[in-house]
Amino acid sequence: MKSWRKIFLSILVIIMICLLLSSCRKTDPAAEADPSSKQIILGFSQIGAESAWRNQNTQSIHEAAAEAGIQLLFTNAEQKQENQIRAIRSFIAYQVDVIAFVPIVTKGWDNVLREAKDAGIPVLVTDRKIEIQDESLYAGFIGTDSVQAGRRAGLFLLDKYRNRTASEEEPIRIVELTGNVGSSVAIGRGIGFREIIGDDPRFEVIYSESGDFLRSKGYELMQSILETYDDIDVLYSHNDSMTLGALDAMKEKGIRPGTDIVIVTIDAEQAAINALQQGEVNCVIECNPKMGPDIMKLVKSLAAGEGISRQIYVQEQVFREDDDLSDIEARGY
Ligand code: GYE
Repeated sequence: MKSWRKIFLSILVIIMICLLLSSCRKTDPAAEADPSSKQIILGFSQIGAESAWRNQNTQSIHEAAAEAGIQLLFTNAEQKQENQIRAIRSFIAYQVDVIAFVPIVTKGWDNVLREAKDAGIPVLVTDRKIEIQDESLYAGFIGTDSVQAGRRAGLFLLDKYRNRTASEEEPIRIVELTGNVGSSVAIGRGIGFREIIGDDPRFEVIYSESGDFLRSKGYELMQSILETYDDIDVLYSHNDSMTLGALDAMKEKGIRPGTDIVIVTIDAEQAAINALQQGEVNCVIECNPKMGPDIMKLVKSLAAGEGISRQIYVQEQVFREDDDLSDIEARGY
């Protein structure tokens, strides 16, 4: 091909790339003049809508972004990591100011976060944690302390069975319904729980299976478990949605949840608090979904080029059957 035609084509390609990039995100002359006046654009990848907890988490993020004057590009991954990776790449192409996401599982984020770093876009990990080779690929984490939640579940059982001795009695038989396999919350809630009861001869986890945080799977699993085991003492469930499904299955069998089987559950959505007040659940461990305002504060800091804490845990409490349950604030979800 003649050299003049090569030069013409190269110029044409460069012009097209410039037009494409300039069309990705409009520059605002006022903002160019005064960067502090530029509206922050946040790209947020949410995992889905699997539970009342998740929906409240999403609502908190939308409301807080609007309150903070932050433009929110929000995507729902429908429980698929590949959709989250695709969304993060689209945020990079759009040249957002900050990327935040809930990692559905802990692994598989290294490449896409490297791309974000190479594009100069800070990343905030929220709710669940990631495992990554290069910790510099994200700015920090804000979310639940899932190991502590698991410990709290174990500590409740130690107190509940404080008068039980190991010698003369059968072990206390525990069924565990876990969250998404490979998620930091399911891993942590299992680790924390076993830190407390794992070496105690009075307790035995006879069955553990993932219900993916879904009410329908909690129901199906408990139906199947009750066909197999007739001497369950405790259900430890990693979230209220699965617990509520399991309670439905128990009641269909004439089992009294909270009496015949001790129920320990995590999240503290309203339905679980109601069940606690009705004696159908014995302990509810809060996992706080309302982290939107704190996320937006961190986003503003990152957009301003400031550093943030590497790890921030949201405030969480425990509701026990023998607490004063009469004045629990409405949960809102
Ligand atoms: O417990 C559950 C949701 O990641 C802490 O995910 C969150 C968990 C929460 O589906 O309800």
